[in-house]
Amino acid sequence: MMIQNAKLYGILDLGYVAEADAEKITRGLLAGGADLLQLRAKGKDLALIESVANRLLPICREAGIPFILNDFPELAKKIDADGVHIGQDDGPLADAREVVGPGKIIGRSTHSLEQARAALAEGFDYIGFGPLFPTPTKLGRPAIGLEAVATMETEVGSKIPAFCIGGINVETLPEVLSAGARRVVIVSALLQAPDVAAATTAVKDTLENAPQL
Ligand code: 3NM
Repeated sequence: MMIQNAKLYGILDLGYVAEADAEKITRGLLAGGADLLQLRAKGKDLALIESVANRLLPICREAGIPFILNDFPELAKKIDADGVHIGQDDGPLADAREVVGPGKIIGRSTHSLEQARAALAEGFDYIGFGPLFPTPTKLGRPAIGLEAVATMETEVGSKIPAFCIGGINVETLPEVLSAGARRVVIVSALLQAPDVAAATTAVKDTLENAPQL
């Protein structure tokens, strides 16, 4: 999967998934059509993150899906992840690039149109854009709403993949798509679904059948 074609970005977030279920849930996300897989493990120790990453990497490789590590460029390099995702406070692209090397994917979280433009100008491979709605997955971060989505897609999303994120689920997805989004990240709504693969399939179908705006 080339990230340019990715529509649905799945995150295995250890805030929602017990470590013991990591493989099972990852397989569900991939079976349902997630095009990228990120391991996110805020507050977990590095040894645990490394061990979970080393269990998920072969599953992603076998499925041909890029495996992206949240934070920790050094660890991403060490385990030969396909890429790393960094936040606004994690320093410039150049520093992460120096660590992971030229062939790897590096993404940035952005929380405004200005930050999205800046990430494009800096040379990131993709961005996250949100949170569109309030979300329990990132408590305390103000929602940015749908207002800037169309402009962001025109200016940034036409150049690098831009994934809308934050509070997206089957109920909110139609309005997110109507606002102009073409790609999304969904965390809790997929991880907490009774059938992860089925929930992922439903979302992927909606994304693939959305009229191109
Ligand atoms: N990053 P859910 S919002 C991990 O705006 C993350 O950068 C965000 O989880 C950002 O799909 C977010 O459960 C949480 O709302 C997304």
